[in-house]
Amino acid sequence: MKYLIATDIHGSLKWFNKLMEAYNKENPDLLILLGDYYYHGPRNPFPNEYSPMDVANIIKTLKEKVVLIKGNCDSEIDETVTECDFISEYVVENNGKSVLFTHGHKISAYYPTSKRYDAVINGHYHINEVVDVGKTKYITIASISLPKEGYEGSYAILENGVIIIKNLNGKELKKVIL
Ligand SMILES: [Mn+2]
Repeated sequence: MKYLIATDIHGSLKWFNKLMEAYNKENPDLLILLGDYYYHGPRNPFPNEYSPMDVANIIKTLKEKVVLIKGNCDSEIDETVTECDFISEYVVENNGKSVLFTHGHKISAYYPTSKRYDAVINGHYHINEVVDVGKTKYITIASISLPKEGYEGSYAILENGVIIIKNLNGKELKKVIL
């Protein structure tokens, strides 16, 4: 299975369209979005081409090809307009390695889980970071629309037990072997 993981869209139609270009090129089996879909958040500026409903309408077309994780900015009305419930955690086995996907405000390198996973992949912090906590690799993916601390908007590919973080043009930024 090939997974494409991206996070923290925050209502930016411009950067979500750019992600969809990468999605069409990568052609993954499953897209996993790690939350913060529509609301820009009180601490953030309006992102480029802020248009939450247009983002929602595109996400709705993905149906069973997408898993939607709930972020700390995501409310009940966001689930209503998306016509599905967001989940807090999603776990996969890839090449014999267990990987937990979550937004990152409850579980991250700074709030590690007591459960044993080979990797935890989260968003929330809007930066790219890989931190080992015990035997678990905590991998944070930068926001596609509002990356912080000079990081580029990014997505990640998980395939054959390898995670590659790329910028939105598909350029490899970081490789993690599980
Ligand atoms: Mn966010």
